[in-house]
Amino acid sequence: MLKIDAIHLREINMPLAYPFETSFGLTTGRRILLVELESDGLTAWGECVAGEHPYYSDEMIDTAWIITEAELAPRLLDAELPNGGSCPGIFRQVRGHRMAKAALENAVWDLEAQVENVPLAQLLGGTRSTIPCGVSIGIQPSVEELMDKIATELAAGYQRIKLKCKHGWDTQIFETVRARWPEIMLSCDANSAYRMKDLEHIASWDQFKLLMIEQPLWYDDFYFHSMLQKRIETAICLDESIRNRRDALAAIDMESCRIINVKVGRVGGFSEAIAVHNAAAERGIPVWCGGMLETGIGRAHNIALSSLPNFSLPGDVSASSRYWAQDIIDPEVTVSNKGEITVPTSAGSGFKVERDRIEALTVRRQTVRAKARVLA
Ligand code: OSB
Ligand code: MG
Repeated sequence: MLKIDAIHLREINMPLAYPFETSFGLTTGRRILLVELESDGLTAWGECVAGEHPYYSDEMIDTAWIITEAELAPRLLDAELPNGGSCPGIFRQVRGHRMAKAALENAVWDLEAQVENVPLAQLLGGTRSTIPCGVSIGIQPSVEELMDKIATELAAGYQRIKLKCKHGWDTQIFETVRARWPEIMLSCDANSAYRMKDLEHIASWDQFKLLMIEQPLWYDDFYFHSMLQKRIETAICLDESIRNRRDALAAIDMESCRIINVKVGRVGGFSEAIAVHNAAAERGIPVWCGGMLETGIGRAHNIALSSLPNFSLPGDVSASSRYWAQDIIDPEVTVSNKGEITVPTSAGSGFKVERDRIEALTVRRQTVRAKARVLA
C-alpha cells in the first residue's frame, strides 16, 4: 500500500522559447501547476496540462488548482492506495476536471514505479525502446518563417510535421509546403476552427495527402465529424472530443475518426489513457501521443505512455529545447537524427527533477497534509 504524507502544489511560470499560435490564440509563456507527492522519503511529480485560459478545454490552471487543493488531494491522502490504477476510483465522485486528476494520478504511477524499482514505461505496459517523434508547428507570422521552421525540423530528423491551421492559414499553406516537400508525413490540426459549411473546403485538402486532419469541427462533437469523415478521403483524428474510453468507442463505432490523439491529461490520467489505447488497438485504430507544451515532467510521462504498442504514429513529443531555454529535468529530452526518443530504462520516470530550478520559477505554493492517522 502506498502512503502519501503530503501533497505540494505549486505554480511555476516559464516563458516559451518560441511563441505558439493556434486557432484559439497566441501563447508566449506558460503558467503550470505541478504537484509533488511526499511518501516515505520518496518524491514523485505530476504536471497538470491545463492551460492559462479555458480555450482548449473547460479546465484552466486556476480551476485545476482549487479542485486539486479542495477535493482531490484530501481524497488521495485519505484513501487506501494500492497503486496508480486505484486513482480513478478515489476521484470518481468528482465529475470532470480530468487534467487536475491526471496530474495526481500520474504522480502516483511515478511513485509506484520508484517503489517497485521498475521503469514507468514498463509499469504502464510499454513495449517500445524508442518512440517516433513529430512536431506541431504553430501558425507563423509569415509563410517564409513557416517554411524555415519546417526545414529546420526535418533537418533535425522529425518524422512528421503537423501544421496548426485555420481559415486564411490552410489551403495555400498546404499547397506551398507540398510543392517543396511532396512526400513528407504531413498533417494539420484545426482545434475546432471549422464548421459543416466548410465541407467542400476541407474536402479539397484530399489532394494534399495529409496523414490526418485533427479536430476540424466542434470540440464536443462526434455526429458531425462522422458526417464529415464520410465525405472526405483523408483520415480525421480526434483530439479535444475524446475524454475517455467510452468516447473512443463511440467515435470509432460512428466512424467520426480513423485515428485518435491520446493526451493523458485530457482523459484524466494514465489509467484512462491506457484504456483508450487498448480500445483503439482492439479495433485497429492507431493512436499517437499529443502534447500540451509540457515541461520535462509531463514530457517524461508522455514518453513512457508512448512506449505502448499501439502508439504507432509519431507523437507531438519532441525535444525540450523546442519549448524551453532550460527545462526542469535532467537530462533534458533529446531527439535522435532519426526522429526518435529513447525510452529510459532506469526506475521511475528516468529523469531527475531539478528542484532548485523549479524553486526559482515558483510563484505560488500550497501544501495539503494527511490528517494525523489515529492509531488503532
Ligand atoms: O491541439 O494538440 C493540440 C498545444 C496546446 C494545446 C493543444 C494542442 C497543442 C499542440 C502542441 O498542438 C503540441 C506540443 O508540441 O506540445
Ligand atoms: Mg490537437
